[in-house]
Amino acid sequence: MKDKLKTGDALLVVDVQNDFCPGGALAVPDGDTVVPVLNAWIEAAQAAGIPVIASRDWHPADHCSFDDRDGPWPRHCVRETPGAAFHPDLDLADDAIIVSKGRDRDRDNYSAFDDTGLADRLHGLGVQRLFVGGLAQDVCVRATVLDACEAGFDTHLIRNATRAVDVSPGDGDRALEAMRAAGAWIEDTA
Ligand code: VGL
Ligand code: ZN
Repeated sequence: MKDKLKTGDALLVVDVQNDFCPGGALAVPDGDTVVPVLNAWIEAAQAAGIPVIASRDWHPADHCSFDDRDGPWPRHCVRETPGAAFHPDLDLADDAIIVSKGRDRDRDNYSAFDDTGLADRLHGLGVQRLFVGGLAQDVCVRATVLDACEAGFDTHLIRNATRAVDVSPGDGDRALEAMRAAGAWIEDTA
Protein backbone atom coordinates (compact mmCIF):
# COMPACT_ATOMS: atom_id res chain seq x y z
CA MET A 1 0.00 0.00 0.00
CA LYS A 2 2.69 2.48 0.87
CA ASP A 3 4.18 2.00 -2.59
CA LYS A 4 0.97 3.46 -3.98
CA LEU A 5 1.11 6.78 -2.13
CA LYS A 6 0.18 9.65 -4.40
CA THR A 7 -0.73 13.32 -4.46
CA GLY A 8 -3.73 13.90 -2.19
CA ASP A 9 -2.42 11.47 0.44
CA ALA A 10 -0.77 12.30 3.76
CA LEU A 11 0.84 10.35 6.59
CA LEU A 12 -0.09 11.17 10.20
CA VAL A 13 2.18 9.84 12.94
CA VAL A 14 0.45 10.10 16.32
CA ASP A 15 2.37 10.69 19.57
CA VAL A 16 5.46 8.53 19.04
CA GLN A 17 7.09 10.09 22.10
CA ASN A 18 9.47 8.75 24.72
CA ASP A 19 6.88 8.71 27.51
CA PHE A 20 4.67 6.34 25.50
CA CYS A 21 7.53 3.94 24.82
CA PRO A 22 9.07 1.33 27.16
CA GLY A 23 10.82 3.12 30.03
CA GLY A 24 8.55 6.15 29.68
CA ALA A 25 6.06 7.57 32.17
CA LEU A 26 3.00 6.13 30.41
CA ALA A 27 4.58 3.29 28.50
CA VAL A 28 2.52 1.50 25.88
CA PRO A 29 3.59 -2.17 25.79
CA ASP A 30 5.95 -2.61 22.80
CA GLY A 31 5.24 1.01 21.86
CA ASP A 32 8.69 1.41 20.34
CA THR A 33 8.07 -1.40 17.84
CA VAL A 34 6.05 1.02 15.73
CA VAL A 35 9.14 3.10 14.98
CA PRO A 36 10.76 1.03 12.20
CA VAL A 37 7.36 0.45 10.58
CA LEU A 38 6.61 4.16 10.58
CA ASN A 39 10.11 5.03 9.37
CA ALA A 40 9.46 2.96 6.26
CA TRP A 41 6.19 4.87 5.75
CA ILE A 42 7.92 8.20 6.26
CA GLU A 43 10.50 7.27 3.65
CA ALA A 44 7.76 6.25 1.21
CA ALA A 45 5.85 9.47 1.91
CA GLN A 46 8.93 11.54 1.20
CA ALA A 47 9.58 9.63 -2.01
CA ALA A 48 6.00 10.35 -3.08
CA GLY A 49 6.28 14.01 -2.07
CA ILE A 50 3.27 13.90 0.26
CA PRO A 51 2.95 15.66 3.64
CA VAL A 52 4.10 13.97 6.84
CA ILE A 53 2.41 15.18 10.02
CA ALA A 54 3.59 14.23 13.50
CA SER A 55 1.38 14.98 16.49
CA ARG A 56 2.70 15.19 20.01
CA ASP A 57 1.13 15.29 23.45
CA TRP A 58 2.45 18.57 24.83
CA HIS A 59 1.19 19.14 28.35
CA PRO A 60 1.94 21.87 30.88
CA ALA A 61 3.42 20.49 34.13
CA ASP A 62 0.07 20.94 35.94
CA HIS A 63 -2.15 19.40 33.28
CA CYS A 64 -5.65 18.27 34.28
CA SER A 65 -5.12 14.73 32.93
CA PHE A 66 -2.41 14.01 35.54
CA ASP A 67 -3.21 11.98 38.65
CA ASP A 68 -2.05 14.76 40.97
CA ARG A 69 -5.03 16.72 39.59
CA ASP A 70 -7.29 13.66 39.87
CA GLY A 71 -6.92 12.94 36.17
CA PRO A 72 -6.72 9.45 34.67
CA TRP A 73 -3.01 9.34 33.84
CA PRO A 74 0.39 9.61 35.49
CA ARG A 75 2.27 12.78 34.63
CA HIS A 76 3.52 12.38 31.05
CA CYS A 77 4.69 14.35 28.02
CA VAL A 78 5.39 17.56 29.88
CA ARG A 79 6.36 20.00 27.14
CA GLU A 80 10.07 20.66 26.58
CA THR A 81 11.07 17.61 28.68
CA PRO A 82 12.80 14.45 27.35
CA GLY A 83 9.63 12.42 27.93
CA ALA A 84 7.76 14.64 25.48
CA ALA A 85 10.42 14.34 22.77
CA PHE A 86 9.78 12.15 19.76
CA HIS A 87 11.40 8.71 19.98
CA PRO A 88 15.03 9.29 19.01
CA ASP A 89 14.89 6.73 16.18
CA LEU A 90 11.83 8.25 14.50
CA ASP A 91 13.12 9.66 11.20
CA LEU A 92 11.10 12.85 10.91
CA ALA A 93 12.40 15.22 8.26
CA ASP A 94 12.77 18.95 8.85
CA ASP A 95 9.68 19.66 6.79
CA ALA A 96 7.39 17.41 8.85
CA ILE A 97 4.35 19.29 10.15
CA ILE A 98 4.36 19.15 13.96
CA VAL A 99 1.00 19.36 15.74
CA SER A 100 1.04 19.92 19.51
CA LYS A 101 -2.04 19.05 21.57
CA GLY A 102 -3.10 18.96 25.20
CA ARG A 103 -1.50 22.37 25.71
CA ASP A 104 -4.30 23.88 27.82
CA ARG A 105 -3.86 23.04 31.52
CA ASP A 106 -7.59 22.55 32.02
CA ARG A 107 -8.49 20.65 28.90
CA ASP A 108 -7.24 17.43 27.32
CA ASN A 109 -7.10 16.70 23.61
CA TYR A 110 -6.76 13.06 22.63
CA SER A 111 -7.29 13.77 18.96
CA ALA A 112 -4.65 15.46 16.81
CA PHE A 113 -7.58 17.35 15.24
CA ASP A 114 -8.90 18.74 18.52
CA ASP A 115 -8.15 22.47 18.84
CA THR A 116 -5.22 22.27 16.42
CA GLY A 117 -6.60 23.45 13.09
CA LEU A 118 -5.25 20.27 11.49
CA ALA A 119 -8.36 19.49 9.43
CA ASP A 120 -8.31 22.91 7.74
CA ARG A 121 -4.60 22.65 7.19
CA LEU A 122 -4.90 19.25 5.52
CA HIS A 123 -7.87 20.33 3.42
CA GLY A 124 -5.80 23.36 2.39
CA LEU A 125 -3.01 21.06 1.26
CA GLY A 126 -5.48 19.10 -0.85
CA VAL A 127 -5.29 16.00 1.33
CA GLN A 128 -8.11 13.50 0.82
CA ARG A 129 -6.63 10.21 1.98
CA LEU A 130 -4.90 9.89 5.32
CA PHE A 131 -2.74 7.06 6.63
CA VAL A 132 -2.45 6.95 10.43
CA GLY A 133 -0.17 5.12 12.83
CA GLY A 134 1.34 5.70 16.26
CA LEU A 135 0.40 5.59 19.94
CA ALA A 136 -1.78 4.70 21.62
CA GLN A 137 -4.17 2.70 19.47
CA ASP A 138 -6.97 2.86 22.04
CA VAL A 139 -6.51 6.48 23.14
CA CYS A 140 -5.09 9.15 20.86
CA VAL A 141 -4.94 7.12 17.66
CA ARG A 142 -8.55 6.10 18.18
CA ALA A 143 -9.71 9.69 18.77
CA THR A 144 -7.65 10.98 15.85
CA VAL A 145 -8.99 8.38 13.42
CA LEU A 146 -12.59 9.03 14.49
CA ASP A 147 -12.12 12.76 13.93
CA ALA A 148 -10.41 12.16 10.59
CA CYS A 149 -13.43 10.16 9.41
CA GLU A 150 -15.75 12.87 10.71
CA ALA A 151 -13.75 15.53 8.83
CA GLY A 152 -14.29 13.61 5.61
CA PHE A 153 -10.87 12.07 5.03
CA ASP A 154 -10.58 8.62 3.49
CA THR A 155 -8.89 7.27 6.60
CA HIS A 156 -6.62 4.23 6.76
CA LEU A 157 -5.24 2.90 10.03
CA ILE A 158 -1.89 1.16 9.64
CA ARG A 159 -2.65 -1.39 12.34
CA ASN A 160 0.86 -2.83 12.55
CA ALA A 161 2.14 0.71 13.18
CA THR A 162 0.06 1.06 16.36
CA ARG A 163 0.02 -0.48 19.85
CA ALA A 164 -2.64 -0.24 22.54
CA VAL A 165 -2.23 0.69 26.22
CA ASP A 166 -5.04 -1.76 27.07
CA VAL A 167 -5.74 -0.23 30.50
CA SER A 168 -8.76 -2.53 30.43
CA PRO A 169 -8.15 -5.77 28.54
CA GLY A 170 -9.70 -5.56 25.08
CA ASP A 171 -9.51 -1.78 24.76
CA GLY A 172 -7.34 -2.12 21.65
CA ASP A 173 -9.78 -4.47 19.95
CA ARG A 174 -12.74 -2.27 20.86
CA ALA A 175 -10.90 0.73 19.46
CA LEU A 176 -10.34 -1.08 16.16
CA GLU A 177 -14.05 -1.88 16.03
CA ALA A 178 -15.02 1.76 16.74
CA MET A 179 -12.67 3.02 14.04
CA ARG A 180 -14.00 0.49 11.54
CA ALA A 181 -17.58 1.45 12.41
CA ALA A 182 -16.72 5.12 11.79
CA GLY A 183 -15.62 4.24 8.27
CA ALA A 184 -11.86 3.81 8.67
CA TRP A 185 -10.00 1.11 6.79
CA ILE A 186 -7.94 -1.10 9.08
CA GLU A 187 -4.88 -2.49 7.33
CA ASP A 188 -1.71 -4.38 8.11
CA THR A 189 0.77 -2.96 5.70
CA ALA A 190 4.49 -3.50 6.10
C1 VGL B 1 -2.30 9.52 25.19
C2 VGL B 1 -2.96 8.97 27.32
C3 VGL B 1 -2.83 10.28 27.72
C4 VGL B 1 -2.00 9.08 23.80
C5 VGL B 1 -2.17 10.83 25.57
O1 VGL B 1 -1.24 9.77 23.09
O2 VGL B 1 -2.52 8.01 23.39
N1 VGL B 1 -2.70 8.59 26.07
N2 VGL B 1 -2.42 11.20 26.84
ZN1 ZN C 1 -1.70 13.11 27.52
